[in-house]
Amino acid sequence: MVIGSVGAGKSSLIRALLKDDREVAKTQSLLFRDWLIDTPGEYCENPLQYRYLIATSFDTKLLVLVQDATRERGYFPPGFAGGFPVPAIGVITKIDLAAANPEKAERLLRQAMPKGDCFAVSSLNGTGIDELRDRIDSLLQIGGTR
Ligand SMILES: Nc1nc2c(ncn2[C@@H]2O[C@H](COP(=O)(O)OP(=O)(O)OP(=O)(O)O)[C@@H](O)[C@H]2O)c(=O)[nH]1
Ligand SMILES: [Mg+2]
Repeated sequence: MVIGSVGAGKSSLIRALLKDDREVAKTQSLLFRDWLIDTPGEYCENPLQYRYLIATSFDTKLLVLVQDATRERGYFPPGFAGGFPVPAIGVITKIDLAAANPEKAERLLRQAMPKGDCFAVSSLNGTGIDELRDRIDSLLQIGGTR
């Protein structure tokens, strides 16, 4: 399940992971896409909506926390990943942009998930996407059937 703030690049990431070439539109509700679940950024920005993420996480094997490398702030509260029954990995998006600061993005992500891998990617030019897909694949195998 892929979560992160509004416009962080979750749907674009899913599109790149699935090698889908359809255009990405604003995500309005939970979307089950093949082996991935896309979520609206509002669910992560509004604590009243965390319940939807937590409820859905019981049907998942892995959380993917997305942080936009061009943002000044993080959107997950400290220790956020620890509130879920499944492990988390971090993904830093938009590293192709001049304004990207991946080191800062990783520091922000680490507040939410002290443990677990972090990957820096560009969904636009594909940097890091194959490595991320391989890593998710191996984590899902370890966690059981996909
Ligand atoms: N340059 C660049 N732009 C990106 C990248 N990923 C996403 N974007 C752009 O960022 C904007 C938001 O991307 P989305 O994938 O729709 O973001 P989202 O997290 O799904 O947003 P919500 O559905 O509103 O929660 C779009 O204009 C994308 O084209 C990236 O890796 N590089
Ligand atoms: Mg979206």
